[in-house]
Amino acid sequence: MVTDLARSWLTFSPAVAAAKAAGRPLVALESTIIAHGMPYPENVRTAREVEALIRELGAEPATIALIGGRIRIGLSDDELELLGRSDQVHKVSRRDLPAVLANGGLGATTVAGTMICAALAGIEVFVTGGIGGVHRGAQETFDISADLQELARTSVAVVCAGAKSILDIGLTLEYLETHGVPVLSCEQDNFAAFYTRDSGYRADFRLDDAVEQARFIRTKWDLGLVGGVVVSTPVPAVAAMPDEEIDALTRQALDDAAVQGVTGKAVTPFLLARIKALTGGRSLATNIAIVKHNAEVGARLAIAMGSIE
Ligand code: PSU
Ligand code: MN
Repeated sequence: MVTDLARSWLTFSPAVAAAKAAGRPLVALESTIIAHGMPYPENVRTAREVEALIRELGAEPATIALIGGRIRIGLSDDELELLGRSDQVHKVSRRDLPAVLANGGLGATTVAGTMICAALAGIEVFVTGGIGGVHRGAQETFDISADLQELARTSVAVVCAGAKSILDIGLTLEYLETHGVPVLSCEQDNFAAFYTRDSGYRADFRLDDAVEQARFIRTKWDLGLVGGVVVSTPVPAVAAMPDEEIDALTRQALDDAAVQGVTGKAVTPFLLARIKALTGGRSLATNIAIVKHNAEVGARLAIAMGSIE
């Protein structure tokens, strides 16, 4: 249940407040992808282009971040620039939210962090790149992204291009099943693998149509089944990377992380940056194509959610 006290931490941008008041569809966007997922200036440019794309399709984008001790729902161009440029941005998951709000620092929200804030703001649909998951070797390290726990408990639909193969995708899907989080796939039967279209694992349900996806999600929540829904959509074929190349680079990046002793919340940003460097920047173009495509799927879903109420 969302209390007034919790909501008192939110500040809506004028555009998001107006859309909300008018009952127009809203799409939440995360900020870790801006601050920690992509380099400057491509990060800021992509964030702006993704927002514009969502607006063109008829929904209102709400990029979420922590600024000056407030949960900000919808950011100005200057604020996107600040998040994209600064090297003082905290990566904020569920654990980190109170710390960064209380000290008034700059915080970029992860999938988990953004889901919490979106739910407080009454936003049902959230677009990201890839979700966190169970890391390879988690049997030893216990490194399981807090994104998965959040999907289990917070009722927001998360549109993504699956999960990166830096993770153990099979175990990630097992974990989601255990926690009752449905994984929908659109455009194909299998769960996507971010840089490549096919993870080799079937998603739970294939629903290509936004209205069908919306009905599924609405039914889950109507029944009081608290928690998120994953909507996976593959990278457009023209932008996908070759499987063998990604496999080799992923192994290399994982070896580098082990050699350098990277742990905790630094693991995922390290692996993303390493893969980007190893591809000579080509993975960045794929990453951008993915987020834009996800934004289209998410905007259509947000509109469909509004149309079936
Ligand atoms: N996976 C990606 N790109 C990303 C992330 C994950 O392909 O930018 C970010 C998201 O913000 C995600 C977070 O929520 O990393 C997961 O971090 P961790 O594995 O530390 O939970
Ligand atoms: Mn982790």
